[in-house]
Amino acid sequence: MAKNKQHFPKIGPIGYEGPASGNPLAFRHYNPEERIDGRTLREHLRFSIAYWHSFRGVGSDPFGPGTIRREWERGTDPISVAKARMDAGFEFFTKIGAPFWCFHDRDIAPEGRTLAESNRHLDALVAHAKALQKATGVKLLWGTANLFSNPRYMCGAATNPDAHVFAYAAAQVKKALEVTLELGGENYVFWGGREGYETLLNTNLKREQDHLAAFLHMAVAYAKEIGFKGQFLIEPKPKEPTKHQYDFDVASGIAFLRTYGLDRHFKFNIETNHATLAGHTFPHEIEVAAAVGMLGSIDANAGDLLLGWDTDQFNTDAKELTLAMVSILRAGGLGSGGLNFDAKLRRPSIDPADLFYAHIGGFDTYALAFKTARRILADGKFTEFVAERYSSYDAGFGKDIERRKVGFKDLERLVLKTLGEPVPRSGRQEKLENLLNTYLH
Ligand code: XLS
Ligand code: NI
Ligand code: NI
Repeated sequence: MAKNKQHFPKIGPIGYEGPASGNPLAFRHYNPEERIDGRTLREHLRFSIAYWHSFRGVGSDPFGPGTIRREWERGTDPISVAKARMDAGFEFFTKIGAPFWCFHDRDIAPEGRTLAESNRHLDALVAHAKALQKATGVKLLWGTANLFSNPRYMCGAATNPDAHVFAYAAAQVKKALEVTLELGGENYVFWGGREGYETLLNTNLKREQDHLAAFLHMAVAYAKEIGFKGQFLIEPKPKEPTKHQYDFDVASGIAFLRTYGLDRHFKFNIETNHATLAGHTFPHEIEVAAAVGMLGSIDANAGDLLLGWDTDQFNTDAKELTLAMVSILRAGGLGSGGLNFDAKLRRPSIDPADLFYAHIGGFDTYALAFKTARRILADGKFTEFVAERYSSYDAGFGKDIERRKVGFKDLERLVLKTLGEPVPRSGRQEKLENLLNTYLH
């Protein structure tokens, strides 16, 4: 790293000052060194910065170009600019104290005129990243390939009707896997923004899904061949940019992976805003993945209640995140995954300082949620209530149902002879909501 040149000269490393601090450039809840159960908070939460939003996002929207201008973007040679941008990125990761980062191949290096040229660009920037990782200790949470921006992918990558595009995408992912391995990436993500369709009038849905499965099988085989041991993750999203995406939500992802014999090779990267776009809550998606042992990682962000697209905001909703953390902790944590801030600044948030405020809020809210969730689980009141609610399955005929030892005829006999009419019991939702509030306020 160019040690003499600072890209964020006005802002130093962000420190922990405690809940009473009024300093907007300090953490109030996230103390990375705090030890809980033998591990530091840094190790528990595994925060990661999304390179595409924080270092490629310019605040553009469908109605206007970018608003955010960074001084390191000024040069004319794209490779030098990409290197300076990456220096700025690692300075930021270090100052905010993020142990991880994530990127798409095309985020870090400009696409060339040919695949060979793109690969050369990528090699140059991967070497740069490797040196920066070594110098700073920041690690790669996951790598991925951008199979959605280039016009060649307008009708999909692995689900493109043209086998030529499939082949190109395969070549691109092959390289992305190699560079993820080279940088020690702990996971590799597949997000299929263009894998879906706009109209069934021109689409063979079955063939497209078969092709997507073939593609993922090739990825599994190639990872094995090169010795990439990271976890493969599917990131579901129901729509945007494509009208109907095949990896709609976690449940449809599980069905897809099981149908094609891929389930033991994949887990899920769950994004808050994708969950809500699918008509689910964030904890719902976590629970569905956890129920089958496929909770992998989190893309931490938030949507907007009033907008129907992926607004990718920084999440400062302590209640939503507390419930999510309860589900994550109950599932045994994220393993090799982490909390990746797949979130972007609002269009008018144009200052470098805004990048810090945004991540400070995100880190702090997650840290607070983590601690509150641990208190909730330690008290065990919700766990107790739920256990009691299902206790009729712990013994007798309930247990026989769970063990599949009884059938319709046995149960009919039971109801007719002994059980009679069930006695209704309150679900106590309002009481439990009040109980939750006692932890939050
Ligand atoms: C877009 C996705 C994308 C993935 C990585 O909505 O969230 O950013 O995380 O390709
Ligand atoms: Ni994402
Ligand atoms: Ni997203």
